[in-house]
Amino acid sequence: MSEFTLTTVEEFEAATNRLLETGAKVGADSWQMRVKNQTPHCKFGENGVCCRICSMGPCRITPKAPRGICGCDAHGIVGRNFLRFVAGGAATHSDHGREICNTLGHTEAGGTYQVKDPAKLIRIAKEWGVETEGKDIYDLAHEMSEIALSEYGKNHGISRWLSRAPEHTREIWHREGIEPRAIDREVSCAMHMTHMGNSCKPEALIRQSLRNGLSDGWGGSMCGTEFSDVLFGTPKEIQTEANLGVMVEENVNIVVHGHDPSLSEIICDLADSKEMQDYAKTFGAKGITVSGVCCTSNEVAMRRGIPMAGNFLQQENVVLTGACEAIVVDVQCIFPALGPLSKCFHTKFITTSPICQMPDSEFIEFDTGSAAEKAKKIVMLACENFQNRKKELVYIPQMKHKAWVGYSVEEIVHKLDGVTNSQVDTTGSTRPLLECVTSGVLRGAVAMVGCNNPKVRPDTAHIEMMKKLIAKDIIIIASGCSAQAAAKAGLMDKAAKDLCGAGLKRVCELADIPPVLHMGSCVDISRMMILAAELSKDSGLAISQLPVVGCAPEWMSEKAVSIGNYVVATGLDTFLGVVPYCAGSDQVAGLLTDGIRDWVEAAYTVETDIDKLCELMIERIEQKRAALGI
Ligand code: BF8
Ligand code: SF4
Repeated sequence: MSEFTLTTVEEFEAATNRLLETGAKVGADSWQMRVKNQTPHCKFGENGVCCRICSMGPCRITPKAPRGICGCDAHGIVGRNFLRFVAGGAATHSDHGREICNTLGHTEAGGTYQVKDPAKLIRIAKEWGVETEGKDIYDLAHEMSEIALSEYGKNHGISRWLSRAPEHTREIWHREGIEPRAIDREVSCAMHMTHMGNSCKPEALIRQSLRNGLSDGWGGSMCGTEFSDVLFGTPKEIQTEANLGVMVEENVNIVVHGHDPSLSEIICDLADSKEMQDYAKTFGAKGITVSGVCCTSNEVAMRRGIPMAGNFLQQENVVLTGACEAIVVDVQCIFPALGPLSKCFHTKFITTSPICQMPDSEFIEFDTGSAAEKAKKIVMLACENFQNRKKELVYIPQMKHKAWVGYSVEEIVHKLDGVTNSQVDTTGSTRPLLECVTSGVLRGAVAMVGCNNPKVRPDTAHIEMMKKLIAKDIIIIASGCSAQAAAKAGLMDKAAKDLCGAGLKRVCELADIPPVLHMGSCVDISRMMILAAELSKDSGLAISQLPVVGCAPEWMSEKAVSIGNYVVATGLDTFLGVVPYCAGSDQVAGLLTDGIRDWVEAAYTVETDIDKLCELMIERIEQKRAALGI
């Protein structure tokens, strides 16, 4: 029998409870307490039937009041609310992508930002028809930065990234009128359509939801991922660790949190420098440990092996250890609670982006021009803060797991090369992976993505589903907080192969990979789209025919719904464990779970019983296999 064991959610919770005791001592608030004050939630909000987009309202739909003052019915209100939700998510991912494009424009030889993957830059330039011959790589970077930025607001045409999709998918997008144009335009169009007195026809609203989602996944997010790789390197397999035990009591602990790697990359560089390590020592620390939370963490873990302190619902825990000198945040998914919470400890809560300004934080505005200087200031502040620790409050749960991460599409293809005894040359393609699937060694793949949400016992859905799936020879690609849940549990340890069915175990051994592959942050779900596109092209099958599905069992954010929309619109069935605010309209819910299948060959399945959700996914994968006769 295998000796390998996972860390359980019960163990996570015991550690959290111990930290909450510290919190109680200092009078700290926690999400666990706030949830109690906020439940049960408002039914109108939950069903999506509250409209407050004009000041004649708010209007709420009930059997007695089936229309708002303007006459809009539940279907129009739910559909508009859904589209606005998507627009929020698409705007957020895409604006992050824009910042990365902007950073690309500030690269220089020997500067703070450099081109770390010139081959990838040249590859993208060629894809976009940009002359590369004889050009200085930095001239090319600046030119590509301009072109990429113009993708956001160009007046004509469709997203350049769509050319990466298989022809069949592109035909669907064209036929259904959901090809995304300029990225900002789709967000603007969504806001326009949902203004008072515009669209209230569910079909029109859902079509724009799909188009806006696609402008994220095959637009803004893809810019974010691809140009982050150009700037900071395309991820390759690397070992790291996950969970709160990565924080080191004797060291200055800096926790980076948020999404944009432009700041955290520089902080990691600096924290490693002898100058800063020595500086930390002058305050009695042994050194500096940088760890991460949320997607910033995923970014620096994938490229540098920086340990992951935790995921979304663990962000307060890092402060509760009493050993966090600074929590440095950029944008998105940051609890405003961190302000008052850090005040209960010595922790410095440092905000850095004009996009994310919060009370009770120290705002050190970060921009590409002053990146090195600001990062140094932040690292020094953290070092100086070491002496202010309240020793009696320090408790770091000694809980962490080894994790292998860094599986970009390039790395997956590389690792799987040679897994099969193929007679044809499969080098550099997804064919070995396809052969594993068609032969039945692997039954299929699930893309596990998304957040934590107090509506689901945190991390349980991610971990339990992954355990079941890998036991059935279904390989997992994971991103965002889902990936971090897996890493904390131990599912990204190569030894986790012992929990797999015989087929997947064999693949893990031959390719030397864990059964759950960390593909990065949430913008990196665009990597999953590229992988699906490559699998489709290499197999000659439509994406919708592949035994591959997407799943966000604990999702919470607008970004997650934008993702869901582009995953579905790309042809992959998507399974949700938290109900979107659509239950108030059978027409909208019906379109999302069924009707859109006629447009894009895929749809949503929503099921809050996680066991059932998992069964439904396995069923869908097996149906796809049966349809292919494999
Ligand atoms: O973008 S998975 S909680 S951290 S939204 Fe946020 Fe959700 Fe985590 Fe990354 Ni994605
Ligand atoms: Fe009410 Fe119509 Fe105004 Fe919405 S747009 S708040 S339904 S009057």
